[in-house]
Amino acid sequence: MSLDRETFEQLLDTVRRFVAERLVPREAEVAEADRIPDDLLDEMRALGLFGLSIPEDYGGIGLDVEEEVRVAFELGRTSPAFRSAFGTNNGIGSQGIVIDGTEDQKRRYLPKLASGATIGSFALTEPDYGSDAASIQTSARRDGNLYVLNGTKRFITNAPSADLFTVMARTGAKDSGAGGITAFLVEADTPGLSLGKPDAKMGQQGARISDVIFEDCRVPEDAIIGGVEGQGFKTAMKVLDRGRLTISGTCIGVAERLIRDSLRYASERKQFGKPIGSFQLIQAMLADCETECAAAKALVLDAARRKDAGEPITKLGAMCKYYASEMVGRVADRAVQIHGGAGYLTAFGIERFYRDVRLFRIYEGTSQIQQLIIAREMLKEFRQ
Ligand code: COS
Repeated sequence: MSLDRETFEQLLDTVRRFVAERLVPREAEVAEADRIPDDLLDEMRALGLFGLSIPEDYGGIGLDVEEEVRVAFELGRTSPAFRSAFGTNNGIGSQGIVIDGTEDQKRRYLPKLASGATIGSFALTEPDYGSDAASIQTSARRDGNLYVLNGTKRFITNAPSADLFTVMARTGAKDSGAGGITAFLVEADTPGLSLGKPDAKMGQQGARISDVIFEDCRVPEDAIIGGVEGQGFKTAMKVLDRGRLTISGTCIGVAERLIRDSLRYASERKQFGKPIGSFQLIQAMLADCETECAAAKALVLDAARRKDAGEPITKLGAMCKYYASEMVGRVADRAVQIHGGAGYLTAFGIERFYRDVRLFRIYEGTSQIQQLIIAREMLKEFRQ
């Protein structure tokens, strides 16, 4: 643990109260407006939520992975769009710098990411390459002491509000694969960088995504993360290894929220003269939710502790993301079923979670990519 126990418990308690008292009451408003209100963003900044994972030396709270995951359990108890507002600053929008950045890059960008003055975003996926990350084609051609970026990035979370992008671009030849990819830090106001219209989507209204377009966008050579060409793919993979644990933590929080809502409804709603929770078929659904959620939680806590102990967690991280995101999909489906007609109505909010959780099985690596990573690591271990 990086914080002393008492300080960390206080932080957890503060986040728990913030979620229950400030965020939950405004879920419907955010979904309707497709926007997180400024007053809530200010409160998130004041609580330090933009810098949970950023080291204290650079202005963050410096949580270790277990602590970050436990905070994610709490943050999951409300609409995932709220977490998304500061999620990229703690995850894929900052961790490239934290893990592989130069000291100068850390000093320049991390304090502003930690305070929430700067919003970070991660631009890897392209119209033709997403799961096949090693094949991306956005190019970065060297021109004196500058690089000229050209290409389009797609489905980029928080792009519409971002000030700083971590951009994966190809400095090697078209067919140079993973080794030809370099990670650049590109400020949003750099000439040649523009955004597409925010995309309309199935759920998570309030979390916005768009294309990011580079047309002869010139960046200095010190924009390369770590200062070395060809390391970008590995940086991206390390960032995703960690990010998958916090997403899994959020999945567990959402599942716990839906289980609580389902328990309340099953206790209050009566049919055949009795609360529906007294019927065994409803009980079976509740039991499956609770069991699967507890299993996911144990797996994620184990992976987080191992990561903090310095063990490689590529396989475990993929297992967590795979299991936790599929688990919350099943829990949300049962929550709609337990709520019956009410589960299908917008007014109860359950259908909103059902749509929101669908993304967890897709972003930061689809379930199929997680399966592939797990099996590849298993075979590698077996060969050794
Ligand atoms: N940590 C550190 N290094 C890693 C790594 C990890 N988790 N995973 C791979 N690497 C390294 C490999 O060791 C290899 O290095 P060497 O060339 O020095 O041996 C290099 O990176 C290339 O790895 P690999 O050959 O495994 O690349 P592949 O093209 O086969 O990778 C997968 C395939 C599926 C693993 C990869 O493309 C991937 O994770 N895709 C999903 C991307 C994603 O999540 N997209 C969602 C959008 S981002 S929000």
